[in-house]
Amino acid sequence: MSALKQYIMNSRRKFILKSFLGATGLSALAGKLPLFAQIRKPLSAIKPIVISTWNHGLAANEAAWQVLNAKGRALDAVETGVKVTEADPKVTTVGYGGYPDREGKVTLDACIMDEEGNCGSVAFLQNIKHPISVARLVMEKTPHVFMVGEGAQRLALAHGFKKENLLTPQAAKAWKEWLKTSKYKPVINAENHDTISMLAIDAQGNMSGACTTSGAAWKMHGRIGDSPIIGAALFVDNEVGGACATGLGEAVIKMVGSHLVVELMRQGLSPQDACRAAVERIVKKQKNYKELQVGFLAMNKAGETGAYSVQPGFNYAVHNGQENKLIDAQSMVK
Ligand code: SD4
Repeated sequence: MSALKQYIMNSRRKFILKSFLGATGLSALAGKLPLFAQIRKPLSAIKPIVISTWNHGLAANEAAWQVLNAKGRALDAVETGVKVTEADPKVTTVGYGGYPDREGKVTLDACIMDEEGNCGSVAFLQNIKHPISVARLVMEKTPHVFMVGEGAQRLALAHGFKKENLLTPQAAKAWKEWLKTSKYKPVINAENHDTISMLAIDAQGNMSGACTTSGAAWKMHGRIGDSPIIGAALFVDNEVGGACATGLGEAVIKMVGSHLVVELMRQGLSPQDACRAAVERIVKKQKNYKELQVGFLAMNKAGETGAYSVQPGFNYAVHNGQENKLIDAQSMVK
């Protein structure tokens, strides 16, 4: 079903529900409940679930699931989950082992958001292996939501984080190879991994999300992508659901992608249709869409999931307690 059709159907559903509540004298209640709560199943029916971007999401989901299975908080689950990817030197797009900028510096971006709408971000962070945990520090230990560079690093060091060299020999070799031509063009999903973005619902029915990346390889020194920007790479509204993004950050920032996906779900679109509508927006507004990749991943409060990307090749991992499996997203360009 097209995103538009789904929207019209849900608007009709909203109208019928309003008429019913009016006729039964419950319209005052209708005004107080979010539409989502009116048309979706009760929280008691929600089972814990965790989803994340790309193949590396499988290992990250496993760690996140341990937290969810022990009745832990979704916030702890997403932090624990993406830390697996941050620590993996084989993943050249996140944390330790991430490809550096054109000056050979590994600079990391991350953000985190909890069920109460609290959030924290770090950008241009160097020599700290777990930017997601520093983003959480910003959220929980400071009056701010976004810290960058040296200040963010100082916050981390003050809380016991250690300075580490994050440039692995393999990443240094790839950088030296790139220097031979020094040509910069964002690569479309070259190796089936990119930013890790993760959303989880815990046993209490609460949702949180996390996103972490080393950003675009060979970026200009100082460039920051979408990954630390709340609303662009990640947005969670515990009444509605959450969305996250991967791919070319510049394209995501221009249309505040994840916030758009959540707002479309609030209007009644399924996660899949909301992601598709956001990708349609990129295709409509950004003339160079054939040269870029963006993937959106979303989950609503009922634990329904969906994804959509500009180019083929985007996939995501879903762990629901029974299985941890990869699902290929549909794409606009076939
Ligand atoms: C960013 N979304 O920094 C991240 C990762 C990336 O191409 O660049 N992917 O834009």
